[in-house]
Amino acid sequence: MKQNKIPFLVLSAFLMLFLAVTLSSCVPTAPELTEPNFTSTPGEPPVLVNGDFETGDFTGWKVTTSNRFPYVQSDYLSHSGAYSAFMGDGADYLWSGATKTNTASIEQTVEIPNGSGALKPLLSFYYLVVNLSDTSETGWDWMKVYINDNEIFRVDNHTNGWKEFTYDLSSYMGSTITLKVSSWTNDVNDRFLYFVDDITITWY
Ligand SMILES: [Ca+2]
Ligand SMILES: [Ca+2]
Repeated sequence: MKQNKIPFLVLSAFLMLFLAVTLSSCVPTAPELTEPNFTSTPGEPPVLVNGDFETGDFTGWKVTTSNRFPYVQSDYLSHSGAYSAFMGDGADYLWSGATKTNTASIEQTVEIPNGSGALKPLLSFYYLVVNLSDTSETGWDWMKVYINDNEIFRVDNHTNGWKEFTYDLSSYMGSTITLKVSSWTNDVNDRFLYFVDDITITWY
């Protein structure tokens, strides 16, 4: 009896090994970790598309139109290149029945990566307001800039040439923001021409 026991044990051992291998191959593997939606690399500059409008159009921007505004133009002044965004003239609005559509805007969604070291993201843009009215009254129309619907900039007076505006975006690092430039008017008087150009986000 003892002589037959050894082959039986060897056979049992092989059978156990076979079962173990077979069962382990049936065990479901853990699902692969999905990539996070946030794909920017820390330290890489945020990507804002066509902030200088040199495509000659609003490529990269979502546009809300009121009457003939906004449009990319090369007839008037530009801060860089041939084109800037003409956001409104403070006088041209659309009247449709009882509804006035008097806001024109462009907006773009931008990922703001985490900074590398002490680097912080800085929004910068240039704006120009030309007063064509025969009055110095201001405040009847305006151009504003928003981040996630929070107003960070407003101008309603002539600027005597292009001016730069900068804004620290540190509090938005590691998130996605919606940047919006908007112009508004409520009447056909007091013409103020509103332009914006060279919208950038860089490290500083
Ligand atoms: Ca330009
Ligand atoms: Ca006006």
